[in-house]
Amino acid sequence: MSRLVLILGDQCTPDIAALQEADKATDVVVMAEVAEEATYVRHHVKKIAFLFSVMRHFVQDLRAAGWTVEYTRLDDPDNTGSIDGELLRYATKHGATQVLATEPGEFRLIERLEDMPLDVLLHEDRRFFARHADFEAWAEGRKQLRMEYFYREMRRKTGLLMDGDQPAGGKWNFDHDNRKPAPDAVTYDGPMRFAPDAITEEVLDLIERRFADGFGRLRPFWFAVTPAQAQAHLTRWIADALPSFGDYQDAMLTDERFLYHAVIGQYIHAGLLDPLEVCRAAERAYKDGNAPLNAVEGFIRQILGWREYIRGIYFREGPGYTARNALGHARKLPAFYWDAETDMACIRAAVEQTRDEAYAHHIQRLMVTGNFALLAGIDPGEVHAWYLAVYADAYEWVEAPNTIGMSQFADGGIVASKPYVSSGSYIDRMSDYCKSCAYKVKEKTGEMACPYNLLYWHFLDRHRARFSRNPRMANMYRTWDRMADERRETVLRDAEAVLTRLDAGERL
Ligand code: FAD
Ligand code: DLZ
Repeated sequence: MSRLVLILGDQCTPDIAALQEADKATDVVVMAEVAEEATYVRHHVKKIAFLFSVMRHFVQDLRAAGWTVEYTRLDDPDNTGSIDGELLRYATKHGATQVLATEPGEFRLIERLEDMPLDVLLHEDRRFFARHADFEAWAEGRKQLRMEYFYREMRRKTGLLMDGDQPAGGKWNFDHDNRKPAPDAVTYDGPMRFAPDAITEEVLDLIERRFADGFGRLRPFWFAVTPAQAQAHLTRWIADALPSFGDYQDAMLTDERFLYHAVIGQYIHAGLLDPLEVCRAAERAYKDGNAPLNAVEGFIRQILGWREYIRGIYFREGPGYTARNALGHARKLPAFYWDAETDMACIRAAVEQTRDEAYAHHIQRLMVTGNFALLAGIDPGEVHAWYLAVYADAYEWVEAPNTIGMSQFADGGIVASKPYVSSGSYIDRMSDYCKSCAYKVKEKTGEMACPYNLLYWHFLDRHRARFSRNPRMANMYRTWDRMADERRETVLRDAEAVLTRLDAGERL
């Protein structure tokens, strides 16, 4: 009797565990475009189009390789609208009782599969350097789960950037060399852009019909949708951008939306690129003398360190993680996170590029939109739903620990040892946003003062009991305490005025 082999939209690689366990001669692969996955958050339309196109290209490869595949299109009249519904439909058709699946990257879907009236065998996703057991073994008995130590273990395990048992260049981490402000000129012209082929055009038409009210701009659509395209993009990025990646990793420019960033998260997560191959290609550039160590180490740390660590946290913390709210923040997410209607130039730039490209780089996510949400006390659940929706690389396993943990400190300090908050001066140092802003970053009080300046002190003041004894925040509290009482009162009053305008839905 045949078994079904489930392949989800972000599992489009022949290396995926369920496929490795399956028998081409007797088993039936199931892939399905379903309304439930496409609408459980308000996904960016480019993200949905990307995944559907990747799926449709992958199914061609599977059939060419001899697999029997049942593929459901979104507008198939028999589409039940959910992954479990489609599995049940095909189980009846093929008389199958067993499903081979690879663990999804979200507890919601894991629970749905586990609750099915079929025998679902969930195989661990092997596309990661660290298995669940590896992360648990590393985390066991540690008081704090800091990424840096986990990363070193991954370096030793993979041998990446190692000279014997020592780190290449004598240091594990070159982050201190990687904080240059925005450059005057950028020599890289951004990610490789691919004209949609007939398959992608058909998907784009479908998305235009079915998601007319969806978030974001669908066209121009330029993402890679096959492994060969993603590889071509990576190869060009390594040659043209990697050498400067480290230096300008934290910089932000209004007209340079990608700077020297790789823009590969969506490709790795969906299965178009293999993370080990990506790291090896970067390491090769260093060994061949084509890229400096600070750039290559910085890049490999993102994939080997952060990506793996973040996933470890998601699965270790469990399904309740996304509901955490350690700081008790309850404000609604402002409308400008969706429509960019704000006079704050930094948020406008970050949201506009998010709307256009389904992309923003890490510092824009952390220190512009994330920082504002944290300072203003936005409900972390709402912040989480926004980040999960708007980026092409967003899946809960990677998005939630970044948002709930790193950005919003809602997990109480599991991911971050202190909250990532800053006044406007950090944004001014690292970007060109403040030059075109209606607010004045140098003004600390009054109607024209940058809202980040006001809310920064408001945040520290209202969370004093929790943070004042954190040694990494002592300087901030000393500065606040040194201010004259009258000035502190003015700052807090002006910050309250900003929050009142926010709550009233007034333009900010
Ligand atoms: P680069 O800067 O070029 O880095 C290369 C790769 O390293 C990335 O593609 C990614 O795979 C990996 N990486 C880098 N930083 C991280 C990190 N902190 N966690 C995990 N992997 C990392 N990343 C996602 O992939 N999906 C998300 O949904 C997501 N949500 C985020 C939400 C918030 C609030 C924050 C602060 C960060 C989030 N990140 C997320 C992490 C990071 O911002 C993105 O991985 C990165 O911006 C993707 O762009 P890039 O491919 O150009 O990355
Ligand atoms: C994100 C997404 C979307 C928009 N649509 C589909 C889909 O129609 N079919 C599918 O198999 N997967 C889709 N996905 C990806 C899943 O939501 C993803 O597998 C889970 O969130 C776990 O990471």
